[in-house]
Amino acid sequence: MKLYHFPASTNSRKVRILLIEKGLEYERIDVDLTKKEQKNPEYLKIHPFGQVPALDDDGFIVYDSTIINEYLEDEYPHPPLLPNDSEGRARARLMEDFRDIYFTPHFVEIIHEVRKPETERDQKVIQNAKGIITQCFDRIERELKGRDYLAGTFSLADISFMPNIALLERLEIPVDPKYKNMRAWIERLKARPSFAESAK
Ligand SMILES: N[C@@H](CCC(=O)N[C@@H](CS)C(=O)NCC(=O)O)C(=O)O
Repeated sequence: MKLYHFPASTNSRKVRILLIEKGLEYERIDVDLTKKEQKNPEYLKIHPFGQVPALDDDGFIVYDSTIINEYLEDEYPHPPLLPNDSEGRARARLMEDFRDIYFTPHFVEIIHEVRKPETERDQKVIQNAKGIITQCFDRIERELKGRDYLAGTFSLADISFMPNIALLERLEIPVDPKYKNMRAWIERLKARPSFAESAK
């Protein structure tokens, strides 16, 4: 199996975490986003939108971190990373969708700004994005009421949030102590070996 990825990309890390959790061997192929390698004609044959990650599983190519992780869950079902029941599975997918569509784009906005020289950063964009991320904490807190993980058992949904959790500290986005469930969940996720290992 070959993973086309960029070490610092959150969506690449999401797939690396899953591969580690499943104990799957894979070859890492770096696509350097800082050199725009993701737009090279050769790479566009692998990922038509010119993004990372993409996976080549013995000649079958799949891209998009959520679809890659679902594919890997189907192909390599042990250990299972989706609940058995349809309600639990739907819950995991809803939370992953929430992460992909409403949560992550605001991290991307901040990263885009902080890469600029300090004098050129638009602080309004940064503060606005941080405000929206913080609003998302309300939903995460609610979903974790009475549960250790977003879908009950550790699942693809939790994995999808792990790269963002790593960024909260780096981007100085505090999680207020009022988010008790969320803070306990963050500690649970950070304690998993895949959290540290996937950062390499
Ligand atoms: N929905 C896609 C989004 C992929 C994505 O946004 N990848 C970013 C890195 S995290 C990327 O390749 N950015 C470079 C670009 O879009 O040119 C997924 O989950 O894989």
